[in-house]
Amino acid sequence: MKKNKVNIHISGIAMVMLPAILVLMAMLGWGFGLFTGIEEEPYINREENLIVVGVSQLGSESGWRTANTESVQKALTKQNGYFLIFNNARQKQENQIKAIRSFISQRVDYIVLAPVVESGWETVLQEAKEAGIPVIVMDRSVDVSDQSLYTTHVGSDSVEEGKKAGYWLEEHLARKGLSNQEINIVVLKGTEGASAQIGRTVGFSMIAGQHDNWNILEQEYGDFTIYKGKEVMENFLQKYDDIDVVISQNDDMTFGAIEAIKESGRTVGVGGDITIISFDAVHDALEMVAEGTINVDIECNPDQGKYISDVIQLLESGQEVEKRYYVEEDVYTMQNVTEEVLNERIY
Ligand code: GYE
Repeated sequence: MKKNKVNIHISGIAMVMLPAILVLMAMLGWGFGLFTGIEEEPYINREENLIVVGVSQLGSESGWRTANTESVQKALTKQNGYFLIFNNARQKQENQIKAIRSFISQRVDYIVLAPVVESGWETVLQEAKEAGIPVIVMDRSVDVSDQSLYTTHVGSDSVEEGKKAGYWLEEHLARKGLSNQEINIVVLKGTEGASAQIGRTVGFSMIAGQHDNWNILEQEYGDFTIYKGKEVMENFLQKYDDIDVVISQNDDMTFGAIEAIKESGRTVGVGGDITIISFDAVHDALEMVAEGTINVDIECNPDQGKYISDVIQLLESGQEVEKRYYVEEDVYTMQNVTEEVLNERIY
């Protein structure tokens, strides 16, 4: 008898608590998704006849990345005939691999992959190939021995971007009559293993290697973030008091590096102690180019959504696509960052 009563009492409490428990569980579940990068699989209504595209974005580390994500989301809308499944991998390759596997199990029509690093994709791309799903690599590239593992690549030529930085420095030193002086350079590199980082490093080194008087004091990874850029620059400034040039492989690291340099009491940019060479050319950085804080910004165009959509349309109509599509890119200095350029800048 007594036992029964206790049971009834417990289940009574449970009944009262149930809504609260459910809310808590839902919140925990949401938190789990937030921290692991694993999101719930959406319901795809096949009758709507939309082209289903799974996009694995590598993260949200920079202003450039935010712009790239927006560009894709703007291009792959329902109005344009797409059903977009978007996953943010938060800088982890394992999250990207999970996302791709989930796209395969959802039988998407296309997979778009913006890979955080260039190696380690063979297995999962083979799985996509066996499932008959074309993979479009976006932005950074993949390093695979079998080129048939992806259909095409839309992005930038990062080696060329690195070379452009070198060419600009050659011209800059010549203009100043410093071509034969010793020049001390530090390099803030992006994410280890990322093709954008590797390409820019290789490209710049090719030009630097032609000048015996260019001393690369040190190169260090700054993960393409403001925070890391500042930290690495602070380290450089502590070690070397004769830095002439900073090559920073993206604008976010540049913002952090400039803060560190200013805090150390040195000046930057046109007429300053340290010459700043940056990559990306996002709006806020171009403003700094216009005011002379950054000497030159090698553009990397994140507006790749339209290219992705064009490639998908070609494939849909059974046409051949090229193996690589390079987006258009410029080099910006004080001379060509006009009001018009700043106003038109969408990223
Ligand atoms: O330069 C940087 C971003 O992969 C080209 O990644 C891209 C780079 C870009 O975080 O800002």
